[in-house]
Amino acid sequence: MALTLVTYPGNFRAFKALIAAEYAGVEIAVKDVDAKAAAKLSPTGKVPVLETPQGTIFESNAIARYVARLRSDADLYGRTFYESAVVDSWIDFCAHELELPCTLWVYPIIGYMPFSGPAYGKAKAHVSQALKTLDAHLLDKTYMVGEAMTLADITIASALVYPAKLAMDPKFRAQFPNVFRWFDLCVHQPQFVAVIGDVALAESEMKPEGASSAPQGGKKEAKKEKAPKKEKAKKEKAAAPPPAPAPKKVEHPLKILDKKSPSPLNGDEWKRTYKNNPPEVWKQKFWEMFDPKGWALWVCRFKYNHENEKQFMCANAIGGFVQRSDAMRKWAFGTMFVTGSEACLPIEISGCWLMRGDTVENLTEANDDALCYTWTKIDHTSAAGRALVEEYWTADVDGFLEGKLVTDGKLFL
Ligand SMILES: N[C@@H](CCC(=O)N[C@@H](CS)C(=O)NCC(=O)O)C(=O)O
Repeated sequence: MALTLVTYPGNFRAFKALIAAEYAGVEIAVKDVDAKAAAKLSPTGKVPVLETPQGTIFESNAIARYVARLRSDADLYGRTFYESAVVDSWIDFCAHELELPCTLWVYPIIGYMPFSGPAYGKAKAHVSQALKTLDAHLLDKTYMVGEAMTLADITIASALVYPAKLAMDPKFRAQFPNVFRWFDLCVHQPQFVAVIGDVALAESEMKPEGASSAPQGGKKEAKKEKAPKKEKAKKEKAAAPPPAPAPKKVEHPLKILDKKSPSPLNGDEWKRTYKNNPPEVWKQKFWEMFDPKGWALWVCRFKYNHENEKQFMCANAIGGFVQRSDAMRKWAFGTMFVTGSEACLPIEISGCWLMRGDTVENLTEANDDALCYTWTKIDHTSAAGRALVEEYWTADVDGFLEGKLVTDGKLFL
């Protein structure tokens, strides 16, 4: 039977049906579409949508259930009528208690929605509560329901993939040891790996654009953290040896450059110009403002583009790249893009940056991911060089860049 799952590249809501299909031995083709095409396919205008010979099915859980039921001998929906109901309990729990707050936590990180301190605090607390419930349930169990993998495991683990990779740091995860023991078991199954690839757990919590370096976990959480710190500081002070002389403050090399050779191009002013004007205006203004003596333009290309297999991993990589470049905020501006997808190979990462000074060393100092790219200076005096810069700074998802379909993009503003 011909089945096609229509989705966005990297959509975690598509994972559950695809993983279930791996377990059940059901073949599903994947078609990545843009928002416009998606709107026509389902009554909600949202994806994923499964195209079947009888018609389409919308809502990711309905799709996953359909796939699981296609091959009842795979037992993904439990072995008894009762077990099926318990699988349903956990699928519903996942939709309401986990998936939703997880998106509110992770979407600002990947730039799908703006960051809001109070919403972040609430979402994180809600996720913690759900994980507490799960942790208690998994205390003496290998799988969520019965003795084998079911759609309950697949659905919940799929909802946790991005949060575990991007947001849940080791300290957070340590509160829920049973959950992450079980998660580890799930994501290492070959049926999971075939769909989601390798899941590298977050070493630190990625910060959304617009959040301070320590995001506001709601007032209560901030207060709770403050009191013990003060106590600790007092104790440490009493026991501490006399302070060593303060190290001499080392000034950022670009701060020194700003003092020694000020540039007529002010980075903040350029960013405002870009943000507040349509392309035809900022393009003209940029070339009037550009100071080739104090700044340089660069195109960067990922050195390992030939190894890219999953579009969503590349999308995560450029999200992380712009986050880690934060120390260059005053002295750099740029765009990073992913072109291509699993359905439209090759998948490639490239970007175009304006940077203070004549070298990319300051960026690699701030963000060592930059070492994984080749950096080529753009000749601003040539028409081709100018056109390349303008193309990179106007490109957008679903459009084209250097003749390739853009599937993700990030702006470093
Ligand atoms: N409850 C739906 C939610 C689907 C959903 O929100 N899909 C997102 C992609 S992850 C979407 O299509 N968003 C586009 C839009 O909201 O217009 C499901 O589980 O399928």
